[in-house]
This record gives sequence, C-alpha cells and structure tokens, in this order.
Amino acid sequence: MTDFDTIAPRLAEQRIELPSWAFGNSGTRFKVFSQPGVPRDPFEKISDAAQVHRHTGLAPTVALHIPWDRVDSYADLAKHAEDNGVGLGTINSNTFQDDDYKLGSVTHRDDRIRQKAIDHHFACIDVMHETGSRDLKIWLADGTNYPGQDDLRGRQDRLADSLAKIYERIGPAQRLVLEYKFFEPAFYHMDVPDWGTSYAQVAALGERAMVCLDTGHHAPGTNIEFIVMQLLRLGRLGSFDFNSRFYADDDLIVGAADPFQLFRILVEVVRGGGYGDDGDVAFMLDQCHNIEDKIPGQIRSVLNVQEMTARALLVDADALAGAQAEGDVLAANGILMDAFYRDVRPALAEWRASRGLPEDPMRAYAESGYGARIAADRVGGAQAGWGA
Ligand code: PSV
Ligand code: MN
Repeated sequence: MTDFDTIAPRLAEQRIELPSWAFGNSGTRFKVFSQPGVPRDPFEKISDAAQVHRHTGLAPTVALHIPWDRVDSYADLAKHAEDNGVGLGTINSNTFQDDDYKLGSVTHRDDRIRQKAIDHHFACIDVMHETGSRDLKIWLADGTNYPGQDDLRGRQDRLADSLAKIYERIGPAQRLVLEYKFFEPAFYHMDVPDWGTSYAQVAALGERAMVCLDTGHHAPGTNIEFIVMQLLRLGRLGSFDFNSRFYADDDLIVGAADPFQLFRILVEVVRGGGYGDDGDVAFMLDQCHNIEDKIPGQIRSVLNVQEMTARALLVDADALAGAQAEGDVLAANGILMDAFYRDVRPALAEWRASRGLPEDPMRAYAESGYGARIAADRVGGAQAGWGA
C-alpha cells in the first residue's frame, strides 16, 4: 500500500479555482434566501474567496462571470485580489439572461442576435487581456423545448460558425473551453448536450479549444470517470466545474452527494496525467450555497477535493496494474477500494500544520470572526445574487 509521505509532495501541486458567484445569494426558482454579510460587489466577493485560500492554501484563483462581475477597472480588481493573496482566473461568458436570447444566442437564426452573442465573447476576451486570464469558458443555454421547434442541424452549423469567430479572437496563450449540459433550461434538446458534441465542436477549432466537464451536467447513472478518461486520452479536458447532485444540476457541495464518484473521477484524473504540475486541467468549483454559509461551504468543498485527491494518489498503481494484467478482478477492485477507504484526514491535518496552515480550516475560519465582521459591516446596498 502506498504511504502518505510518498504522495505528500504532490499535494502541494493542487489548485482549485473558486466561482465568484458562490459567494452571492442563490436559491431555486421557488426562493432565494438572503444571508447577512453577502458581498455587494465583485471586490467583496474576492475578499470572501480569499478567506478560503487563507485557511486552506488550496484556492489561489477566483473565476469571474461576465456581466455579473463587471467592474470599471479590472486592473483595480486584480490588484485587490493580489492584495488579498489570490488572483483572477477563468472568465465565464453569459448569454443566458438577455431577452434577445430567448430562442438562442450563438445559434440564433437572426444575424443581429448571433453577432451580439459573439460580440459579448469578444468583450470577455478583452476582460481576459486585462485580468491575465487563460481560459474563456462558454456555457450555452441554447436549445429548444419542442420537437420541430427549430432545425437541429442548422443550429449546430451556426454554433460551429460562431465558435470559430470567437476562437479566432483569443490570444496565443489563451484557451476556449466549451461546457456541455444535457438539459435545462431547454427541455427537448440542448445545442451542446454532451461531451461528444462539445468535443466535435472544439476539435474543429484548434488545439487551444477544450471541453469543460461539469459534474452536475449528466443523466443520472452516467459513468463520468469514463468521460474523464476519454477526454484526457484525447488531450481535450480543459476544465472541471465540480459540484455534486442527487437529481439534476443540484450544484451541491462537491463530494457531498457521492464521495465515491468523486474518488473515481480523481483516480482517472491522476491516471490520465491531468493532475498537478504535469497537467493543464483547470479544477474549478461551480456551486451555489443556498441554505448553508457560503465561505465555510467553499472551504468544505476544497477540502473534499483535497481528501479525495489524496486517496486517488494513494492507489497503488503498480499493484493495480499487476492485478489487472493477471485478470484478478477481486484483487484489482480491492486495491482501489483500499485507497478509497483510507482516512487521510489526520495526515492532511498534519500536512497542513507543516506548511503553516491551520490543521482544521473550518474551525480556523469560524474562530477568525470574519463572518461576524462582514455581517456587521456590509449593511445597505444590494447583495449580489445569482444573476446580479
Ligand atoms: C450552467 O448550469 C452552469 O453550470 C454554467 O457553468 C454556468 O456558467 C453556471 O452554471 C452558472 O452558475
Ligand atoms: Mn458549470
């Protein structure tokens, strides 16, 4: 069995990007619950995100969503991030909250609306130049609700055409990452419903176009780790949007609903060379904390990813390869399960302490008084929400 000290150095390679929108109010279509101390602007979101990194050392960058995080000066926002010990990361576009996009954005039949959606991505690329961001992440709400509503193939062709225009605009060190989702908000078909469609579209663009895998965007029962393996094998896994779900796109804390699935995913990430300094996969969270406190919700999330990564690294790869070669089904499965059942929490607490981090980041945050301070200070103004 691999011992913890052997894998410990690799843990320092872990970087998990936080979504700015996780710190705003969120909810369902039934109710958005507000919480005291919620940020009123992107600067306050960054300050909150910085708390997660301060206590865990795991989350050095924050992803922005445009236009939710539009500011007058991105240089000032980047400076604010730097002053707080973090940086700005992926830029997420948004073509799902404008009346013009009711029937589609980059797939729309109307040239004007299609161009408007393309121009929005150009504006996001301008932001990327200012923030120094590497990735432009595109998730499209485009799709239809009723059979016959539109020509599926025509929409796919327009999608390809629009993406080509956007791709042409990104800089040589930047990447376009296309996220897929099997349903919602459209219910009959989505224009980018699955990894295959995303892969087909990005492969036609060029080498700096990749797929984003959001763990909540598959039909129940989908073998997500197989998709991870395949995209790494094809060299097209650009990023993860981590979260967990019981039913649909629940956006719950990663590793909460199905810890074993997170383990299986991370085993394939490690196996496929996607982890750490050797890989160029962006590990992002895409979650909402509707009823729990947001900052500790994010701390819990990055710790869940770290714990499961440690277990994935602990898999005895040589023994596993041996058992597989022998066709020893039970031994191979047993080797994997041994790593999954290892309780790495005490070793991780020690590892943190050895790096000057709190042994228990959840407790350290609670004792820091930051939550009470923002609740007292952030009075007045409009709290940020999903969509504001
Ligand atoms: C869509 O459900 C999604 O996963 C996309 O990543 C969006 O950008 C994000 O949620 C917004 O929270
Ligand atoms: Mn997502």
